[in-house]
Parts: sequence; structure tokens; C-alpha cells
Amino acid sequence: MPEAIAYERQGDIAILKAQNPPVNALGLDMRKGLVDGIARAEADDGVKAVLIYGDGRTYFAGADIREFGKTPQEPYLPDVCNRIEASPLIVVSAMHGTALGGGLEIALSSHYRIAVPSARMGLPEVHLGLIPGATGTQRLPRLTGVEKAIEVITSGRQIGAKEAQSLGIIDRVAEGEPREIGLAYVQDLLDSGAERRAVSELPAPQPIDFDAAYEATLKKSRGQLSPAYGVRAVQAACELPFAEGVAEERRLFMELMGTDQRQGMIHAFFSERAVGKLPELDGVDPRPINAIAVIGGGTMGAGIATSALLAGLPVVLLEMTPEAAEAARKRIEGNLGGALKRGKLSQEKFDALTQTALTLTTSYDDLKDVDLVIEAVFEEMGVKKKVFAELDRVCKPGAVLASNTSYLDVDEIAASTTRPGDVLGLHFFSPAHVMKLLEIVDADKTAPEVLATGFALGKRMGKISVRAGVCDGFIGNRILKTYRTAADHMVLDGASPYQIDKALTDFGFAMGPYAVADLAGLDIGWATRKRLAPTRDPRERVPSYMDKLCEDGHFGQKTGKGYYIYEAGKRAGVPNPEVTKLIEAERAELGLSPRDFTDDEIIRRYMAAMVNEAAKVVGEGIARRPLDVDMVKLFGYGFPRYRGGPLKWADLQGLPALLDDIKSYAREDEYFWQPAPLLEQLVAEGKTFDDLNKAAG
Ligand code: 3H9
Repeated sequence: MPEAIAYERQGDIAILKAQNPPVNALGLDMRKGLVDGIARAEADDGVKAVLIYGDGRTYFAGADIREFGKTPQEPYLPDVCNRIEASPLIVVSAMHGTALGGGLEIALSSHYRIAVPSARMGLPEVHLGLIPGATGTQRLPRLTGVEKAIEVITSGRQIGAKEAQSLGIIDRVAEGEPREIGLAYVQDLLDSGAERRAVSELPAPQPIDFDAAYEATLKKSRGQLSPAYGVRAVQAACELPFAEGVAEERRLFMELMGTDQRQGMIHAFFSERAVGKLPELDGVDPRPINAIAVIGGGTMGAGIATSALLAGLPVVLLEMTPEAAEAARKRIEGNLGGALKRGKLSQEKFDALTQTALTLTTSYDDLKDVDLVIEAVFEEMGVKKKVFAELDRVCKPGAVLASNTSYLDVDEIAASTTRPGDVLGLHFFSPAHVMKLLEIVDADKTAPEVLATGFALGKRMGKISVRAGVCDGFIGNRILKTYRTAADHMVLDGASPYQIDKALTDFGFAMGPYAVADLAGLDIGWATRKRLAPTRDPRERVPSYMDKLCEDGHFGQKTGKGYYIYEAGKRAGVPNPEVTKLIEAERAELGLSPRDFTDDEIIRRYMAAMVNEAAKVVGEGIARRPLDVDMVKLFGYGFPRYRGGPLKWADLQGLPALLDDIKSYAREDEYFWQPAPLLEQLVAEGKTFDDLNKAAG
């Protein structure tokens, strides 16, 4: 293995080249290498300056996240930064790729900074539940002022080279290889007699009202702590001498390091990358996809088509009538129009996508050349089968046939064709051009390269793709149904939908389940209740109070009335008193005397139902690993990222106590609260869900 930091001398310049692929993360060897490299340059006769740059695709992308949670080993990154800055030699960093977190902190500790135009930089530690912990919160505000530093640190966003230069974060932008532009810059500095320059020696920045900034940040981040801690760290830069500010930053950083939020977010970081890696697809090549078709141009079909167009794929969209096809075109133009307005899409690109890349048709024969078809028609087996029979007739051999069904049996759909190996589910979430989640449903006969093609398409569309087995609702909707039911039971027993929504948004969900129901349309749940009624187990408790509202034509947001009343022009609704009356009437009819629920109890029951069903989904192989469930909930269901996902949350709570809770709830309703065998097994073996993730590689 080559050394982590290579040392080379060119004239009076020492060159430190980082070589720790793929992203030059600052693990122990890199930190030691930097300290040794600086010392060697200082001892090297005639060396006047040091250039630091990264080999491969990037400058340092940050501390090595895999070391977090383990005992830190010296030299610590803040000390490495200070050691670099303290050098009497002129130290220059040349950046390319992504200079993130500890990487940018190394650059800020260098005396001069140059970057290629495509370089991006930032302090994304908040997304890992941390703050910059290697002097970034002390050095950045000395360069940019407090307000900009707070914005950069609390958002964790990446900044382009040009903007970084205008903010004073870097000194120069130049085209070329980092080594070449770096050497040229060092030479310029030496030729012009430039002096060593230390950010820590700049005056402390001007303070602002930090308490107000702290409160505003805390509110905005919906329970996530790290951004607000970032504000306090910047405050220290204003109020304390540099070394004390660094100590305060370290204290705050270590405090966050000990939190569940940090664990949750780092779990999310690695799971997001692991979720698309399936051992069974190792070495399996996807089929080439150069053109796709979408059947159905409603909200879902149009969203899928938009997503494919944005991914650079030509799309043929099939509708039943020319009028419906025209309406689909309008929807797609509307979707793309949003990107156009926000400046994410040029007018020229918009025209090319809507006029050249998109074809509308009413004839199945126009699908004969496409490589993949996604059906997004009405959710009814008979309708789906008709569509697949047509596809079977017209599509070329080897074309992948996908259904966007959200709960129907993909095995049955596949069996209705003569080529079940080519069939799979591609379950997008609405709006499909916005939502990141894609469930890829691996049916009984789906061929491995067809599954691999689904993942390749998902990647091209920028989705988080999760493999799911066949069952009613797959991973996400099946689990949703269970925790929604737990919430409905609490409503019958005495909680109000509004208390439940509030408790869950306080927990960190983007929305509560009843606000979501209003958004999705109450008619969906109503239809499902009617569909399932004939086969329902008599022990199942199903409230019917909303049926009355639906019968009167109130379906939530789209009709202005549901659990909440929505006034024109206002997004958030106010509680609908009619619902409270209907609930009270149903309780009276059932002879239930309402009891109080605390917010904690609501969360505990809701989460216990979610975890229990998720454990069944993993135990049955519908989800391969616990992390697959976690990613589904994070990217499709508004689960707070800083909690990592329901099964990471469960691990952090402790599985034995959770199982005890489930067993105690089962004493009231043993039909609903049947403990998942996998959960019982993990508790018996003293294991966690994360042990299963690790065992899966
Ligand atoms: C920090 O710096 C704290 C300091 O302030 C204080 C310390 C005291 N460590 O994403 P990709 C892996 S916190 C370890 O697929 P891309 C990644 O898991 C850190 N591993 O590529 C993957 O592994 P695998 C602040 C890392 O091109 C592989 O590299 N920095 C790290 O789509 C390729 O990654 C950040 O938060 C790491 N830091 O995106 C940056 N980074 O192949 C985090 C990546 O086994 N990283 N890996 O799956 C990123 O945002 C993206 O990875 C990056 C590249 C933009 C760099």
C-alpha cells in the first residue's frame, strides 16, 4: 500500500499528495502523514513552501466517518489543522472535487487556498448530527463574518468555487489539475514575496444576537440539535480567544458525538449507500436502457415521465384518448415548468424535453422499440392484466415490463404474460419527479438482470432504490397501514387526531398521519376500508367515523375539508370540529369511555407498531435487511433522518423494553399486537437490528 501522504520536493516547494481513495478521508494515517509531512518539509533544507493537494477524484472529503463512535486516536484533526497553520513555511492548499468538513478545515488552516472551477466545498457535519470539529467554526467566521458562517455551517450546503471566492473562503480559482494550479500559485506567492498568513490571527468577528439565532435555528431544524450547536460554536469564535474557542468547539462536538442523533444520521449516511448494493446482483449486468414508455398520464404517470425525461431518457407516454394524452402533456410541462422557474432548467432544455424527448400516443404499437415500460394505470388487477397482455403482444423481446402498483400482487401480473422473468414492480412515490424513494419489487420470477436494470434506472433518475418482495403494500405501505391502525385505535380509545399529529411532528415527522391522510385524499382510505370489509377478521378494530365525512363528499385538502378545514390560500388547516363530534358519537356507540394519552405514550405505541410490522417485513424477507426498511421510511414517509429510521430508533431505545411494551399492549388487543418472531428472536439472542445489517455485509 502506498503511504497515505506522499512527500515530494520540487525546487524550494515541498508537495504533500493525499492518496487515500476513494475520497481521501482523513483517517489516522492521513492525519499522521500530514503532521509528518509538514515536519519533514520544515526540516528539508531550502524548502520555503508546502503544497497540499489530493490524488484521484477529490481533495479531502472530510474526517473518516467510520472512526466516529470509536476512541479517538492522536493526532486529533484540530491539532493537525493548528500544526499546519503554525508552520513557518507558506502552506497552500489546491482543491478539486469536494473539500468537505475536515477537508475544508485543513484548507482553512493553510495560508492560501486555490481551487479548480468545478470544486465544491462546505461543512456538512450537521448532516451527520455533528458540527465542524476541527476549527472550522472558529476559522470560517473570521473569513466570512458571522452571518454567512452560520448559514454555511447550519445548512451544511456545498458551495461552488466562484461563490467560495466571493465569500473570501478561497483566494483564487484557476483551470487545470490541482497539482499544476497549486504549484503555479505557490511560485507566484514566492516570487512576490508573500508572507505566511494565518486565519486564526485575524480579528474575532463581530457578534450578532446569538440567542435569537440559536432559537431560530432550533425551530427550523425540527428537533435536530446539531445546527443550533453550530450557532453556539460560532458565538465562541466571537467571544473567546482563538484557542479557547477551539476548545469550546471541541466540547460541543464531543457532546454531539455522544448523542443518538449522531448515531441516527451516520446510520442514514451509510445505509443510503448500502441500500442499492445487493449481493445477488454482484457481477450481474443490467440491460441497456435507451428509451422508455409510461402507460397512463395521471399524476403518477406524468411524474414518472418527468423524472425519466430529466434523467435524459426519451419517453413515449401512452394514454387512452388524444384528450387524455394532451392533459398528460400539460401535467409534464407543469412539472418541468417548476424546474424552469427555479432556474434549474433552461428554456432550451425545457423545449427539447417537451418537444423532442417526449412522444404522446394512444397506440400500443408505438411501444415496440422501447427498452422498458412502466405501467401507471388504475389500481385494479383486471385493468393491469389487460395492459400487460398488450405489452406482451407489442414489446420487443428483452424489454423490461414494470408495474407501478402500490400494493397489487406483482407475481399475478407477471403470470399474465408469457415472459414473467422480464416483469418487476417499480413503485414510485408521488410526486414521482420529486420524491426520492423507489421500491423495486422483485417478483417470484423476475430475472436477476431485470432487477439490476431496475436499480440502474433508479440510479439514473437519482432515486434511493430499495428492493422489496411481493406482499400487500410491499415495505412502505404495509408498515404504514399498521402504524396508522395503531393511531386509529388510540383515537377510538381517547386521543384526538390533532394531539397525535402534534406529538408526531414534535417527534420529527414532516407531517402527522391525519394531516397526511388529508393530503393524500380520504377517499383512498375509504375505498380500502370498503374493499377489505368482506374479508376482514372480526377481531380487527376499524373506526368508521370518517366514512360519514366521505359520504358527504369531504376528502381532505382537495375538497377543503377533512380532519382539518383548509381555508383558501392557507396551506395548514385548522381542526374540523365535526370530526371530533363524529369520533365522540362512535365511542358512545361502541361503549368506549375515552382515556387520556400522554404524547410519550402516543409515540411509544405508534413506533412500537411500526417497528413490530417492520420486523415482520424483514423476518419474511420482504425487506432484505433492517436498513432497507429504514431507508424506505426516511425517503418516502417523512421519518426524521436524525433518528436514522424506525429500526435504528428501535435499537437505540433497546429492543427488550420495546418487546415488553408490545406484549403489554397485547393484553388489550392480542389480535393487533402480535409480536414479530424476529423481534422475539433478537431479544432472546441479545442482538440488535444493526447486527443483522452488519451480518448482511
Ligand atoms: C468531519 O469532517 C468532522 C470534522 O469536522 C471533525 C473531526 C474531528 N469517511 O458517497 P460516495 C465513502 S465529518 C469515510 O458513494 P460520491 C462512502 O461511504 C465528515 N468514508 O461517492 C463510499 O463508500 P462505499 C464531513 C467515506 O462521489 C465511498 O466513500 N464530510 C467518507 O457520490 C464513496 O462515497 C462529509 O460529510 C468519509 N468522510 O460522493 C462528506 N465520505 O464505496 C461525506 C465518503 O464503501 N461524503 N465515504 O459505499 C460525501 O458527502 C460523499 O461521499 C462525497 C462523494 C460527496 C464526498
